[in-house]
Amino acid sequence: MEKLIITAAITGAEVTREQQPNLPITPDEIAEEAFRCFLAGASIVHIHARKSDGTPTQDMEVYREIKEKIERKCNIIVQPSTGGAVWHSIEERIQPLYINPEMATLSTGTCNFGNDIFANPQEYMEKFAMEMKNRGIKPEIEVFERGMIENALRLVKKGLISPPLHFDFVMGVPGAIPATINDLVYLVNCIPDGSTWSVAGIGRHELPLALHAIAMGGHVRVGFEDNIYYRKGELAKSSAQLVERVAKISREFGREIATPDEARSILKIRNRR
Ligand code: KMH
Ligand code: ZN
Repeated sequence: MEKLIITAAITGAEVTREQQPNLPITPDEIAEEAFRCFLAGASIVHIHARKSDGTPTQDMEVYREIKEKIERKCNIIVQPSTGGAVWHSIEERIQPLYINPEMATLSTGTCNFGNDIFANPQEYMEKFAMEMKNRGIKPEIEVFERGMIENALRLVKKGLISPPLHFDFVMGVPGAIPATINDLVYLVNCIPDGSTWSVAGIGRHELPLALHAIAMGGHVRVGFEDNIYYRKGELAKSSAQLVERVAKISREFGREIATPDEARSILKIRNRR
């Protein structure tokens, strides 16, 4: 089976220090945690920037600082968010693309997001996809609902994204697709042949879905953006600890872990570093 790509989603836009005291917030903290995740087996780091008071920001200069600090430490693939926080504008959300990362997220549809709405109308998708295409940035298509796969395929028809596509199924967000195995199998069966995929299970769903992805030949995302616990009632020490567990289980299962360069080759990313 193909080697396992582990993505570490280490900060997110929603989790607070009150909920998780070890949440990395400053560029230095984010870079240090990205490096720890790299050492634990992650080949991609999904990043969200924060202001020093913890507020989510899409400021490209903060993203640039984070990216440069991570790149000084290791060759992990840096994947900034164009999702930001639910209240960020399209102009804010697009900013991380201007620092020319190798990869970035692209959410292809609107959904409920807890009590909020994560808005991704056609205009947003097309603008982000066009910018990624022009800059040679590999999109990771974030799928929170089944219809988002169809929207991605419409972007393919319009020539804004091109195969092989890489999907990340974010499952268990309250208001969006539930984190069941049936739903995961269904999503996997809906994507075009030749695509790659990973799964990000929210909260207590992180580990069970990761185990299924390992067995099914998919890839895995873990980290504080999605889940702050190591097990029920016990906070994780770091996202790296969650990466380490997945890497260990996968190796035990007989599936080796991809290095960043192996992940680049699996995802057909040309190394732009
Ligand atoms: N914070 C969520 C509203 C992404 O990074 O691309 C959106 C999100 C998706 O996290
Ligand atoms: Zn994110």
